[in-house]
Amino acid sequence: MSVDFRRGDLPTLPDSAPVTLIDDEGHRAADARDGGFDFPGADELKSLYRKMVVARRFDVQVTTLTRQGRMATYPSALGQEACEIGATAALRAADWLFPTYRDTIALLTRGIDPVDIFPSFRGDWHCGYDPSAHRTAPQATPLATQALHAVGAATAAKLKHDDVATLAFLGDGASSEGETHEAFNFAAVWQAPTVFMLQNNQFAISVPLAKQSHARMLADKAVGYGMPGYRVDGNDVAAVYAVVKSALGRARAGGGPTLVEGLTYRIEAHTNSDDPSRYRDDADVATWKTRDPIERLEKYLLSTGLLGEDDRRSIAAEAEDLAARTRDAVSAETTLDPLEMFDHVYAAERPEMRRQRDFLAAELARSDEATGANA
Ligand SMILES: Cc1ncc(C[n+]2csc(CCOP(=O)(O)OP(=O)(O)O)c2C)c(N)n1
Repeated sequence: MSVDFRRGDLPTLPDSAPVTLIDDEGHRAADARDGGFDFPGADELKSLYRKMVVARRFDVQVTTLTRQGRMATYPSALGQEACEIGATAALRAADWLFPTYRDTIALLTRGIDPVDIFPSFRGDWHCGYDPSAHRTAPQATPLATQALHAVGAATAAKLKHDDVATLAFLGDGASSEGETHEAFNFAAVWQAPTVFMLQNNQFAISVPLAKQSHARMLADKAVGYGMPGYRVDGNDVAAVYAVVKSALGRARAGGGPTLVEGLTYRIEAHTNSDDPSRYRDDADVATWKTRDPIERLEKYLLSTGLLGEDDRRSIAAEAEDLAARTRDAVSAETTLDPLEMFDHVYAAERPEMRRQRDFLAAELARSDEATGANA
């Protein structure tokens, strides 16, 4: 089914019980919690499982590389694979994705090579892939700016009658930023074909949700803007995929934006430079580990005979291959030209920027002369 919301109707408060299609034990949820959404087919579930296993291996590999000092910083998405991959896999190739720094595994799901993902984490380039080729914006670090970009792109697509929807990822902390409210409001007023995937991983660095929002739940915020909101079990990839796919379909059909809150948990630290033991309880982390999104789907696939030993072997091989390529890519030395940072800033060069570039070029030449470089 598609989300049942017609223009002119007033959306009502979402159900506080998260939409769940496969429960913690790996059983198909057979009660009202499924919200009537389409249960994904066997091939879709197997593909989601494969993507999550490969992405987890990649995520663990990159965290290891930061510990070895071979990568400066990495915000892990361990434990959030269902939100990241379920929502991204629901996009069509022509749609646009607007990710944040946390959403590296969403980029993998979009088919972007890790070699092209790392330049931004190494500080080499703001974005190492071609956004137009992958219909994926650069990962935003300023919180919530990507939500506005997603609404702008969606509105442009609508005005041009393009069959395109956009998906913006947000965190619970980002939901307190002014940009989020401007994005929600504009999207609803203009009925922009946008889906906001709000990953409620319970912390904004060290700030818990209770200090961030006094709302009953973040999905409720949709109603104030006049758009439907859904709370989804963010560790159930089947539910995230089904709800986001339905919302994207409705957006493309002219039904306007949707807010989806995925209830999940950040298992790793905020980034490798943070110590989460200072602000959260180990017992909570242990509890959330028992709700692991990959194990849950694996139990379901094994119990229904959809996953065999051959599948597991080929998935493990793919994961190891990606981990090896990631190690090679991060270990490769790159030679950078500092003057390249002035490229692609403006379409036409501006006098002030030319002055700055000339200044830096002169400085570099002076320092080369002093050190004997290029002699
Ligand atoms: C406008 C802005 N203010 C502050 C920061 C610093 N900052 C970086 S990450 C972060 C927490 C974000 O938390 P959340 O939105 O929940 O996303 P998560 O990191 O949990 O995925 C903050 C405050 C920033 N990047 N941008």
